[in-house]
Amino acid sequence: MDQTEIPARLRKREGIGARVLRKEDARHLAGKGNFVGDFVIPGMQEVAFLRSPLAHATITGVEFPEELTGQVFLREMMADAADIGSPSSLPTYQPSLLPPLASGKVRFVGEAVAMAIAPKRAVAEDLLEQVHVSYEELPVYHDSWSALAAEGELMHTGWKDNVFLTLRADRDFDELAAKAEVKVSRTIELSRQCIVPMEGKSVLAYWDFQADQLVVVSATQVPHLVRTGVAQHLHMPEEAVRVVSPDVGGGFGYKGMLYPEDLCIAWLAKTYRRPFRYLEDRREHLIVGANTRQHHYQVTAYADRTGKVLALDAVITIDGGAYSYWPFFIGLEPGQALGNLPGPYTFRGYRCETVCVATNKPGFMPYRGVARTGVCFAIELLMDALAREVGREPWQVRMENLVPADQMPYVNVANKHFDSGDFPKSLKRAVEMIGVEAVRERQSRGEPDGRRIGVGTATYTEQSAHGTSVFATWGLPVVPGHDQASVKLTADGGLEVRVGVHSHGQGMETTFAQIAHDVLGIPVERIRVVHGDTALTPFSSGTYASRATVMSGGAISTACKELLPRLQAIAGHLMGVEPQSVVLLEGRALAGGKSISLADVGRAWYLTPQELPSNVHLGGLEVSRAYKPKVDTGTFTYASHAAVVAVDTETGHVEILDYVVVEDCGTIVNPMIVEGQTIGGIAQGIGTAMYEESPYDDQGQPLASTLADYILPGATEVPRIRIDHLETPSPHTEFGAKGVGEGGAIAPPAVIFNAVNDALQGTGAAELLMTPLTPHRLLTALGASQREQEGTK
Ligand code: MCN
Repeated sequence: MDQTEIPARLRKREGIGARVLRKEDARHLAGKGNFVGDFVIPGMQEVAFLRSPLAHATITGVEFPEELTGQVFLREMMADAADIGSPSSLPTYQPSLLPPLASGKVRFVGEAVAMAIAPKRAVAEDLLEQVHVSYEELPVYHDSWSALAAEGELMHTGWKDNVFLTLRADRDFDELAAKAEVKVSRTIELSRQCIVPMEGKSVLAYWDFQADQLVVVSATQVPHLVRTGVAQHLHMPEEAVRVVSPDVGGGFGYKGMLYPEDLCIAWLAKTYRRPFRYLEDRREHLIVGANTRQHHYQVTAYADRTGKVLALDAVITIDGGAYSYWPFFIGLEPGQALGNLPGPYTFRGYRCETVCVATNKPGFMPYRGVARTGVCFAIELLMDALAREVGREPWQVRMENLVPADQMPYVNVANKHFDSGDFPKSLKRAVEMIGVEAVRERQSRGEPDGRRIGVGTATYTEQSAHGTSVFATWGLPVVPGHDQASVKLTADGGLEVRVGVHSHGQGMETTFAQIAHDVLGIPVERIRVVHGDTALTPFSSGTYASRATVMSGGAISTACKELLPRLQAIAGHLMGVEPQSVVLLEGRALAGGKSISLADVGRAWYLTPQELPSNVHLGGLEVSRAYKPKVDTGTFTYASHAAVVAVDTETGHVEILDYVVVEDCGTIVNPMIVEGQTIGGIAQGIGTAMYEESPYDDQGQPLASTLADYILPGATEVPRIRIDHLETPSPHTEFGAKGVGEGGAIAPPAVIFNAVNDALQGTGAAELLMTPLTPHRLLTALGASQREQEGTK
């Protein structure tokens, strides 16, 4: 028997596919995590930022008492730090320059203008009370439309208009649209919102005199990129910078960039060789982090009389806020929107213009689902509208437009390379699970409590783990290549796995151990996954784009496969058998009725080499491997979600009665973790759909700056979610896995709105087409119908 022939039932206990409990929960459930806020370093100074009260203004002067010199800092005192650029080689792109502290002018309420240091944050805040900034107000571009119509000073020097980037696609549109018998248009919109991880932005920096290194402890998803970014922007050699990303309380994309605050704290520590820390508070987050999801769609479907779509036309306008960030510039959002709007469908005519506008709000961030939540909302609401137009069940129209399984792999109209799967099967199963027919019957009977029920579905693809060729077309300064992992057998038979990605809730300390276990049979409890420290881990561009399982998981698996014959060789020698006959199982090496532990193998190599032949040359028991999938256009996870809602037309309250998911992320490493990822994403999607909104007035003033105004879903707003898995391995990845970390957050707005619009059929209510679905918006939609009826009397 060789290693690959170990019965699946034995490997399944802890290997790929097993529901292993998350190792990391032991510390988190006991409150023993180690976050930036938990660090205690003698002499550490806390930092507070003075933030702009105006959305667009010239800074005409800054004054503070002389005795605060050395405690209060302005941009001009940081001459040796560079502004954060956001380059891209895309021809229509206008880059911004984001200074670590505002200089010359401010571009959104909350932009940092000065910082103060003190032993306590409250004292630092008090010092800032004595800093007086004079401003001269400039015209405020509080939304895309005012920014596009700008007549006064533009957002950035040297720009020709207030547009970051315009992207266009046109593929056989005119020809196919001309054949359509039905045309359905809608204006669909998502409001601006925050990302709201439990832990805000946090960074601490100090000088390690022994290593002669700047150490930046940052709550980041991308420690290696922060290292590169800090070194570049502070003009330091990269080896003089170490970035540690300890426990991180959620990132969701918010912690995937280099921030001005990172640079400020790193600059203080580099300059003064003392420890400094900044912890974003909730109000700062709600103001400075109000930066995502705001898309406006003008979409038209061209279809035949059965609802088969022939072509799609779209103008997408994205309110990009004031700045583009490093390294993932703002173009990711319009790029992903343009590329993913056609969804999982087969139509071949596509025309789309995506305009990303600069406005006086915080700069856009790629939030879990990056643009795909928006495009799913747009195309899936349009699909339902089309179905109503042709008088058919929405899921049936959707079904006939989905890419059929027998056409996989399939390259769609936007050049997305769907790798594998059965989209219609997922929808059919979701329709069965939610019981569409039973809902229709129930609707015809009416609800005893007078509420109206409705059912909605949506199907989407989640492009994940896309790599070099995709990012390179965006002309970014950082393009992901291979990911690396190193694995090392310890002298007592344990395994250390080192990866450059970061786990901040995804459970990789468990799933990566399962991947290594699958190859080497070492018990998961003896496998330690090390991440989040540039001094201890190999380079990776980090955790984003649901890539870690495919990329780092692939690297771990290939590294373990290289370590395997080395372990077999030593074990074979120690047992006096042929190495090829040795299998590893549950921490032991077995062959022909003999067995030794991997501790015996480790000990022989490290501590008692005299037991081994002197000419043994294996390359050691530590292996580093770089990996990327055969094809780097990404893996395409997909899912169908369906929900039943009850709508109270008196109060405008919506209750989600049932919610089901049928998802396919290829080979599943840990179904329990995939379900947790999905449910967590859905909770966030419910927030986007029904509660979360960062409104601004026409002076660019944020109107939701506390959790009393910014409403998040709690446990009572998230229903019990039923999940079924399909498992179509990706042909391109090491063990067939596709990414799944974002999927849950993509479909809920579409599903919930489709269900509510379904519930309101027959009331004459205007269709609901804008997030969030507040009672006020719902009652207004119903009121519109009443007014219409009254008007026609
Ligand atoms: N997994 C699995 N089988 C698969 C795919 C994934 O068991 N076929 C497991 C993985 O091993 C991992 C988790 O699911 O434990 C997510 O894996 P993956 O899809 O590879 O995503 P990443 O690890 O790259 O995580 C990034 C992704 C993104 S882009 C956002 S945003 C996001 C998310 O993950 N942010 C999160 N999930 C989050 N979960 C938490 N708790 N906090 C965040 O900030």
